[in-house]
Amino acid sequence: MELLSVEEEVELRKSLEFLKKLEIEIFYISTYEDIGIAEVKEYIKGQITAFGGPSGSGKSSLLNLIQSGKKLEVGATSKKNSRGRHTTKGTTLLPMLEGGWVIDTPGFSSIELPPIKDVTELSNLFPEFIEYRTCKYNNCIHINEPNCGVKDQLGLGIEQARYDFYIWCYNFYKLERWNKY
Ligand SMILES: Nc1nc2c(ncn2[C@@H]2O[C@H](COP(=O)(O)OP(=O)(O)OP(=O)(O)O)[C@@H](O)[C@H]2O)c(=O)[nH]1
Ligand SMILES: [Mg+2]
Ligand SMILES: [Zn+2]
Repeated sequence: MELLSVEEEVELRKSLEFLKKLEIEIFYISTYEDIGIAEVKEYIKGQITAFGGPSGSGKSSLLNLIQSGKKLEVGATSKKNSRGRHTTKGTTLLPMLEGGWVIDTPGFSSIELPPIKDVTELSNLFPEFIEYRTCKYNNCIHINEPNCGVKDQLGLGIEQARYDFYIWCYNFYKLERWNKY
């Protein structure tokens, strides 16, 4: 967070707003300036939590402020492309002073998504759509159909960006080739 301007912070918070609706907790942190670290600690104490994310995103740095075992190795990011250099090589379970455990994992540079069988499965991955699936056609895929409960909620109960992502996934997985509901 310490790297962001006030405008960038506003923009970031706005773009992640939809996560609240999905009941996904967000922490805005900086390990350099001790922003938000106490909240993370409080949230994960007494539990077993694994940290995952791209190489160089600061997982081990954050864990060093949280875990009570031996300090983890932290690596500089590449000057050329500011990506991480895969500093953490293994997966380690570490104790926390407050009780509970945290797991450091090696970062990744890309992810491969599992296959999605059909449009029903895709749609179920957008839990905030479910209560609005009151569409006229019960095989509605929420794209071009009239009287679609999901499209009616765009900008209201459903975030436009999430809907756009749904369409992106639909095209990416070429789900139109497969059976509808
Ligand atoms: N600006 C800034 N840099 C940070 C912060 N936390 C960590 N870093 C830097 O980010 C770089 C990567 O940190 P690591 O903790 O090694 O990242 P990692 O996610 O564990 O990376 P891998 O082990 O490769 O997966 C280091 O140069 C850290 O000093 C932060 O709060 N602000
Ligand atoms: Mg690491
Ligand atoms: Zn619909």
